[in-house]
Amino acid sequence: MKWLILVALFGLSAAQHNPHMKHGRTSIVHLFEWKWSDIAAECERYLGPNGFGGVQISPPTEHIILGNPVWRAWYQRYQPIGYNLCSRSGNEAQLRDMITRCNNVGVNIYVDVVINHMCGSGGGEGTHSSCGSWFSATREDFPSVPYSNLDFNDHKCKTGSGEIENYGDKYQVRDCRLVGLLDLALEKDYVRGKVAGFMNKLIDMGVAGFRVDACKHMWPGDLQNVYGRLHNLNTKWFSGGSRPFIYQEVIDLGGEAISAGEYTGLGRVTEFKYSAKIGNVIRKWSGEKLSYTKNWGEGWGFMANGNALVFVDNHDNQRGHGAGGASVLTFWDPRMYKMATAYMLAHPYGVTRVMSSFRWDRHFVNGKDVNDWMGPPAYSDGSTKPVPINPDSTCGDNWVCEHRWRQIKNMVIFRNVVNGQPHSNWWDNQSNQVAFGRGNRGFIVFNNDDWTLDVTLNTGMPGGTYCDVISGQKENGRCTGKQITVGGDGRAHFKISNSDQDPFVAIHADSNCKDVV
Ligand code: AAO
Repeated sequence: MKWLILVALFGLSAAQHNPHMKHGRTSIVHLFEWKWSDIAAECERYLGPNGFGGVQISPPTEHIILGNPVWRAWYQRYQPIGYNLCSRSGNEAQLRDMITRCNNVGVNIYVDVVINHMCGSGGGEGTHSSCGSWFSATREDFPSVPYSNLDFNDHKCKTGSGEIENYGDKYQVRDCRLVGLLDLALEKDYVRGKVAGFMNKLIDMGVAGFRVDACKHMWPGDLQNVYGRLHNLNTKWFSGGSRPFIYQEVIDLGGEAISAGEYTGLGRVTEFKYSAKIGNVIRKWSGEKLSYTKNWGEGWGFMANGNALVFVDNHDNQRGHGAGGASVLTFWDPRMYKMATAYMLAHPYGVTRVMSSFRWDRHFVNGKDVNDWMGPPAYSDGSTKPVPINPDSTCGDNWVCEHRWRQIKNMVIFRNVVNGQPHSNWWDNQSNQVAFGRGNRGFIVFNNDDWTLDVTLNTGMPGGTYCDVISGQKENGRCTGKQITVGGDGRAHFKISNSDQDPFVAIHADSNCKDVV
């Protein structure tokens, strides 16, 4: 009996680790600050056709509006003032239309939910919110939910300032305010009900799961209660009994009172060590070398594979917020960034999330970017600009669209093609040249040394000629990149100059150029 209960409990929570991606797809793209109408179009014209499994959207809830129109920080969306579904990205009808259209082309929607807190204590009072609902941060009064001052943790927090003062004290971290944000009392049945109600509304609309913000600042028991109230996914698009996919933001680089492991029973957790370490490896900092990544994954002290959500950078650490430090690679270092992203997508560890950013006016003063607050491309009235698509399929108006870079898009496809295959045929030169395969479905070779790679390797692939999906791809019946010939014995010769535009090569079963000249 005990055993049965254990199995049932494990089954329930393990279910929340499953992203429910369709058609063998494997990656999420975070379309940071995109409008719902643009995401809907992107699902149909690009993400569906190119094998992306899902989109992480920015928080859809009604949020505070900070400052005048030209001073609209991106992070205002992490300051909810209620659960009406209208935000800088669009209104509820547009959100619903996006969810439907993305689902219809097999692309899931994962919603970033901010349930630890409301806006900052200094948010004042009035109708300066994205739907114009009145609120008072001063009196902790949010009538659109409604929440009153009885629904916050002030009485529980024991620090003089009411703020988290020491990350070494888990009570402070969970019961006090994170950077002044009004901390919800998630121990209350009423608050849990309101939060679950809002998440259930999204589930019923057809979303596949949630990125849960700031989980370190909430007690795992409170989260378990909220998750336990969630509906199964909408059977219009998901099979009966599917639990929502949950991935929790917990920054755990070690050395703090709270560890990621406290949350892995409830769902997946963002593995921040991955982001920090892959940056070090590709930059060759701290004595790291690519050849050391032979046991990448759990062997590097990362959490168990089945618990991890991984990324090269996220919306915080690409601009110095959150954690990860200077090693984090971003689109600002495109050559290294493509290598890191390709490594992540080729490697079997974790559920992968690709970042898609906007460009801002970076301006460093004493090593800190003083423009880290800058919001997405916007008109003078503060409204977010749409994402224009250029004839060469890149994006305009300062939308970076890393997910549309050929090398990254093709590696998203690579990951789908090799899905389920083991990490195999490892080779390294004991420095920064490495190669590995995924069973007999794909093979990738990196040269991050300062000299040419020139070597014959066992790829594990069937004999044939393959088109390298990094320097090019199959297009209209021809290969626009390098061609790699694999012999009947599975061996192939690779030559990669350290001065190549992208010093890596990837081939997979679907890049076979049998019929390509
Ligand atoms: C804004 C203003 C504030 C103002 C506030 C309220 O910037 O000055 O007081 O409004 O008016 C985002 C922005 C914030 C913004 C907030 C609200 O990033 O700047 O505040 O919206 O608008 C912690 C949390 C983590 C959080 C991260 C940013 O644990 O959950 O801070 N990330 C999420 C979101 C993020 C959002 C929020 C949460 C809030 O992704 O976008 O904030 O909804 C240590 C701890 C980490 C902690 C960091 C940063 O990390 O471990 O848990 O993250 O500190 O405080 C080494 C260590 C590493 C350490 C790191 C940094 O790397 O190894 O552990 O140093 O010190």
